[in-house]
Amino acid sequence: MKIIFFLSILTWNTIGIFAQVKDGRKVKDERQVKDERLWYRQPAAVWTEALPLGNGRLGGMVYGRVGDEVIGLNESSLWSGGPVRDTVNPSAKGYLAPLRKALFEEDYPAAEKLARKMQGVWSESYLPLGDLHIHQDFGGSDSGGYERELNIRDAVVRTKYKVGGVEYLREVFIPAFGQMMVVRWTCSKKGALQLKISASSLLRNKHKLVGGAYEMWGKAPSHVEPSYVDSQDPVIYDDKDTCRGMSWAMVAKATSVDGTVRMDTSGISVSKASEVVLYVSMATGFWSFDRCPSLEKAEVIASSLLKVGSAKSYAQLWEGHLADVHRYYDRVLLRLGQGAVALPTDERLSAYTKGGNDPGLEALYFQYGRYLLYSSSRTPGVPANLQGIWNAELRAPWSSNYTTNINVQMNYWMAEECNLTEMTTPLVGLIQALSVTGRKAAQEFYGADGWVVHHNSDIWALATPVGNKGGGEPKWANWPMGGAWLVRHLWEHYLYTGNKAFLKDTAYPLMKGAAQFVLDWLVPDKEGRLVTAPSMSPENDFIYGDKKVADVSVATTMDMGIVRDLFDNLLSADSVLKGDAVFSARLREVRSRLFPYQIGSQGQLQEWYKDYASPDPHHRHVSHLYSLYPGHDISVLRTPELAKAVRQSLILRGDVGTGWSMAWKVNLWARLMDGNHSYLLFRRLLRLTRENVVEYDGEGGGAYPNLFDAHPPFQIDGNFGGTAGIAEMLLQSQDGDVHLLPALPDAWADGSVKGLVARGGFVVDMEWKGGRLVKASIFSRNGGDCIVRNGNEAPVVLKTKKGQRYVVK
Ligand code: FUC
Repeated sequence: MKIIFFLSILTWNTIGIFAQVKDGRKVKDERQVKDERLWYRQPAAVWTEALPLGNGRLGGMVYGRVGDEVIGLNESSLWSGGPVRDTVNPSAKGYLAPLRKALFEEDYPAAEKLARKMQGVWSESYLPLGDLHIHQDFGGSDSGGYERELNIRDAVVRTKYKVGGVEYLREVFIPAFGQMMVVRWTCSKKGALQLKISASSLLRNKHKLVGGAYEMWGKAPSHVEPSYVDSQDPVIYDDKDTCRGMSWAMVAKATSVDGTVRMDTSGISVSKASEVVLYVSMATGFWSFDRCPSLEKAEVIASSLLKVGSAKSYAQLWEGHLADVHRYYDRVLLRLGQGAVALPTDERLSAYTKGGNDPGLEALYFQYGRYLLYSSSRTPGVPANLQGIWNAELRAPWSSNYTTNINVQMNYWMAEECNLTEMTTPLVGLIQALSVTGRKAAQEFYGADGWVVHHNSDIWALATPVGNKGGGEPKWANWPMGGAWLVRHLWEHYLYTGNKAFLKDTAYPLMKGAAQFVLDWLVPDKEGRLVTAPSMSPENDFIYGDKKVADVSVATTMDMGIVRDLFDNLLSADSVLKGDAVFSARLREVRSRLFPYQIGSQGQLQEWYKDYASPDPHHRHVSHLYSLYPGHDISVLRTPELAKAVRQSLILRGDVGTGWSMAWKVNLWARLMDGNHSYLLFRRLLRLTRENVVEYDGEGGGAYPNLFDAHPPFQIDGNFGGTAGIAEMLLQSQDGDVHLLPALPDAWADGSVKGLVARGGFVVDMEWKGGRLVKASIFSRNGGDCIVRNGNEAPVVLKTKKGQRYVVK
């Protein structure tokens, strides 16, 4: 009891701003100086104003309302459907030869029709679990002093309000340690809390009381059609199907020291309490991608987690939570300058959008990306999806699934460099699953060896083309390069960690499987150069002949870039492992015959096999620039001519785009070592966007009041890609050296960063002034040579020892 009291005092004090509101004085608050929070003077009116919490598996969106609070509930494994079916389009492979023939004859309309015949079924959808509703009765009216905040270092949402002269504080956090959502109310007057807590769901659900807890549970739809499919019956329930339709459960209970807690199937009531703690546990029947979900497991797991978790004291849960989240947050520190911390985040964002300077907000956005990753990517085999783990819609945009032609990869671009290497584990799990389903897909759809992934996937590791047999446009539905792209994350994981066992046992076999598909997939063109066919530049069209438009051709630049990248990474991996000489020789030989990069008539890196134009020259995808970023085949230092062509392509594409599109360009400009252009794009990514308000030209892009990325709609890749972009401006290591401040924008003339990671396992701290490096130190995790590059100075070679720190300037 004593400890709880002590902590509660501490909690009130650390908020700082609350103390200010209370006595009107300006209190210098450490937390504020550190700029680690999003805060607001009003509750969320819409979902994109609510504040996200998550422990990687459980998610919460806290609205911060006073009398009728809402908290959106998510569980990362709650998806529609069940394991993928074995055979979805047995006739598909029969169309491959005629399709290739049509392509080589440049009969694109025929090719398009044939490609549609090679499609499979839609992916499944990530589903919202429900909402928690908290009604609070007061004995008086609002007396001001409202404030809510998300402290991203402590991963807690606090809402403070004063009604009838009584001060209330509601805190929500989701400890990984404890695996529940915890909500606590405290107030300044004894016995003033009167609460009614209930839950609802867009999914079919039932309520009951079990073992002293309030439960909501159900069986999810056996299939949900994507939001962009016009369907009479988009949400299909099938209670008889024991393999499709995930079971799910939410179990809650409340405790209070002095109040009365009652429960029935309509919810939990608390009266006359001074302090209340609510525990909310959620689970599903998910086992793994290839097993029918259990019908019983959800309830059993949710109940036992509730039992174990709520047996811990509040202080234990809070302390355990802090230790867990600080471990991740504190690994990286970024200071870009003083921020406008006295302004609420939405007003701050608005001032910034109008051109204001707020380097603190930029650093906050960077850390927010890191925060979002470890809040949404800690479930084995279940990486962060299009919305991380936060979703309120039954038919979320693009099914809130895994989209592999940019989006899921972008989610992980920053994981290694921003010192969150563990968070890649869920992605590795999905890639392993995809190598199984993808092997069947390669066989069934193309009669090919190895494994393949197309443009969409889900928790069941769907690997076949989507489109429902003809309903998808080939430029996205048939794109088969997802697997070959995804495995670059495995190689990068090795580069950053030096984990040879991982390289040998996990990464190499998966990379090789992806390459085996590619080797089967490549065919010679008329001049004997090896090309991919069919080939798309996601999701762009080209103009050919007499102003005709098509989307399927051969050897798009992206395809060829992915193939080179995959082969090069495999060759590098074999130079470490030294066990696959025959295969490596084959890769080398095939690589030498690949269709080369082309520079087009406008000096641009050509996007297609021929110098075709696009009907949409500012198309959001910049797929053809893959080899500059995320790949590394093109480089300002090593291949300046090609880098120049990439630059020209970027200029022609322009700066307009969706959230993730601009985030990609932030990274591309950083790789071109043009920090100012990178920064320009980054500012566009941070323009205040409000729900359903079209504020910008072209395709939009920006940040909602809760700093979620706006495609629009919300898509989390832009957050992660933006964070990666900042890291790329400050540190790069793709060219075999550790390049300090390669693309520092003028706007960040003075600053410091700690804890960014370079390939080789070198952890870099830097301080700079007037745009120049003042001090840097490098900690070597694994030992080995570290070639340090600083501006135009000659690179310095450091012979490092494992576990030693080196001051380089
Ligand atoms: C790709 C993009 C869209 C969107 C979707 C989820 O298909 O072209 O813009 O991001 O993924």
